[in-house]
Amino acid sequence: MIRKVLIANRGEIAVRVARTVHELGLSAVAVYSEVDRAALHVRVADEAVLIGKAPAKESYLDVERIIAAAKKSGADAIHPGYGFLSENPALPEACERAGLTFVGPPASCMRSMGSKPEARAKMSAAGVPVVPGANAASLDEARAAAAAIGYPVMLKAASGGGGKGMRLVASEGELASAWERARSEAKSAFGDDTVYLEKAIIRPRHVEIQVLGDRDGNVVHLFERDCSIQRRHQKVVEESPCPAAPAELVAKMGEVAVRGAKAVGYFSAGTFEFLLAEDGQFYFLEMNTRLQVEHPITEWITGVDLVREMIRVAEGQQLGYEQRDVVRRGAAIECRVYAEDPSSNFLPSPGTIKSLRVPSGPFVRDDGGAYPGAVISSFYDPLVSKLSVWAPTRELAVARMRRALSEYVVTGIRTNLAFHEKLFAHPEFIAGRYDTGVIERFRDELLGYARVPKADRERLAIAAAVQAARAELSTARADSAALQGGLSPWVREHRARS
Ligand code: MV4
Repeated sequence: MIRKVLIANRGEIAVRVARTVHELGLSAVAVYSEVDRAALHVRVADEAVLIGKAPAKESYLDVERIIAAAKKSGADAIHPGYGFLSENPALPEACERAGLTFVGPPASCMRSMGSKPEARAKMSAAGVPVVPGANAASLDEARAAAAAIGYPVMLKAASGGGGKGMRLVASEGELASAWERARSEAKSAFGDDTVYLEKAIIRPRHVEIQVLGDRDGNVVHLFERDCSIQRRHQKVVEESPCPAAPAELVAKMGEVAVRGAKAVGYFSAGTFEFLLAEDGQFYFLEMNTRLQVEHPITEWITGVDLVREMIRVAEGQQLGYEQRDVVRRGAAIECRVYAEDPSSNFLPSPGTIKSLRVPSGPFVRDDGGAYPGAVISSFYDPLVSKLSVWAPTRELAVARMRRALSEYVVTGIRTNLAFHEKLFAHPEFIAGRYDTGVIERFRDELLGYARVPKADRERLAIAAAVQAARAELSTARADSAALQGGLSPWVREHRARS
């Protein structure tokens, strides 16, 4: 039995894991770097261990320090969250040596899914459709393979992922230089210059299937998430159901994912990423052997607490339900709120949060790791929170997200909230007609922001001050009217504005 869980992570995901740990009646141990002393994940834990300096390599990415913190605190299990060590087989292996329970999949699965050609081969053998492709050891081999596959082709790093080292090649004339560039990029990013080829899928959607397995080989899927709204390979909005996938297609993808998971002896939570082509064909891309950032939307539509299931499975408990017991209901959407500056091409905008009021109300969830006064550090991911909503239909979920976004107040840092508001007002998004290229295609509409020309700034500031004074005066008048038995000050205030 697990009694104490060390959470080898920080920020919102560490807070989220701690919540379930507490619901299970267990205690939560936080780890923190020197700049995270005052972080929310430290405050919500039952105890916390300092593990090193701010750079992740000297703290959150250091297996030995994590294991030492677990021993020091008497934890008997480690949950890795996402990012950092979550997909590094060295952590489950070190846990095993130290007699700790790792709350995640087997190291062997992490290892085989970490190599893309190996993952493709394993999945293909299990009957999972993969993008037609080929390995190539030289430019000549690549040329022959590309001719056989047919252009356009995609060059990808074998040890890569997340789009790094990836190159689209439209024709044979572009191959030689793309080949050299892909190899050198792969070498510097992953220390491995192995590159392979895939047929390029044009205007794909990114649709992924959540799976959950136990140590006895029971595996179910928890439906799909559409994560096509991305920018520079960073997901920004995720939703379920996928607006472009009929139920039969999802059932087929789910079946395939379960088959793939069983073929590699997978247990715990995991995700199969697929490209969904315009013709309805789908292809395996990669498997994520961790809890994903966007897991809340799956929790919304299924009612399953994924962290709870991960902990139960790690303890050796069986899932206790079958595929037909997993039912989906309604629609869920998540917006990632990042500390980014829209006026500098969405570069991270770290700093101290001055005021923070996150949305709530019916069917609204905010997974955050910040509070007023908290610092968004430049050392880590600039995610402020994940705002997610549920509603019976997609249309109502979109309306609910717009309402929730309108409640969000954060000052002191810049964020991408205005981007979300524009996206949720965009006709193509509202219609569910989008693919992985949508942000680039509508960049002027979605990424632009209101600029005030220097010459107008003073006049605008005066106008704003005058308006603020008027609003204050009208509230004061409404207050005195209310005392005399008139309209409520709130109603008066609204009437004064219209
Ligand atoms: C592709 C593709 C088209 N064809 N592979 C980008 C991230 C990496 N995980 C895989 N990616 C892609 N692989 C083939 N054969 C297009 C992309 C792609 C993409 C995929 C998912 C989400 C957003 C994307 C944005 C650009 C390109």
